[in-house]
Amino acid sequence: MEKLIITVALTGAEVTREQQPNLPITPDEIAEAAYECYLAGASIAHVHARDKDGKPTQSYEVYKEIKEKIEAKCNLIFQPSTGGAVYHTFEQRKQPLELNPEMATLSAGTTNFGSDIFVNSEEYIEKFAKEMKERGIKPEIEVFERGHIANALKLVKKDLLDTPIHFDFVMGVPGAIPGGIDDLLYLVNHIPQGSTWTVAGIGRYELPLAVHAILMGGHVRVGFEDNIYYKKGELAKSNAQLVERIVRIAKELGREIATPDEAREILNIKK
Ligand code: KMH
Ligand code: ZN
Repeated sequence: MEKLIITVALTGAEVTREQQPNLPITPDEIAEAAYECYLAGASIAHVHARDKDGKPTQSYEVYKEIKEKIEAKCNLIFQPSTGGAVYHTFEQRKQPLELNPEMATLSAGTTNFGSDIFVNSEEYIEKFAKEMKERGIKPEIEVFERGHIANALKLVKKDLLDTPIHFDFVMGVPGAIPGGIDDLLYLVNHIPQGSTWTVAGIGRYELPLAVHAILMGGHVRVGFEDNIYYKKGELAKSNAQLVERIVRIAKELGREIATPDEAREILNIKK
């Protein structure tokens, strides 16, 4: 089985300091948390920027500062969000692509997102895909619903997305696909052969889905964006604590951990 790529979703757009006192917010905090996760075994940092008040921002300058600060510490793959927060406009969301990062997220469809709606019209999806293809950025296709896989395959047909595709199954968002193992099997069984996939289970779904992904040959995303708890009723101390647990479990199950350069090779990313 190929080595395990661990992505850490450090901050997200929704979690607050009130909910998770150790949430990294400033560029320095995000870079330090990313470095701790790198030392723990992560190879990709999924990043959402925050402004001076701690609010989600898609500002080019803030993403640039975070990218440079992470790169000064380690060779993690920097993967900015183009999803942002539900209220960000398309123009705001695409700003981090101007940094030509190695990777970026590309949400493959609209979904209910708790009481909000996360809008990804066909027009947005195609524009993001085109921009990433032109810039040589490897997209991570965010799948929140079953139909999003078909949307991604449509991009391939239109020559806006190269194969093999790398998917991230975001599972257990209230209003979107549930976080059951049968749901994961459905998704894995409906992507083209040769694709790579990772799973981001939300809240209590994070750990069981991660363990199944390790066993099934998929990859794993953990971090405060998706889950702020270590276990029921106990907040995690840090993003790194969540990464460390995945590393321990993977090793027990005989799955080796990919370094960032090994992750680049697995994902066909040219540095
Ligand atoms: N914050 C969500 C509305 C992504 O990063 O690409 C969207 C999101 C997806 O987190
Ligand atoms: Zn995100």
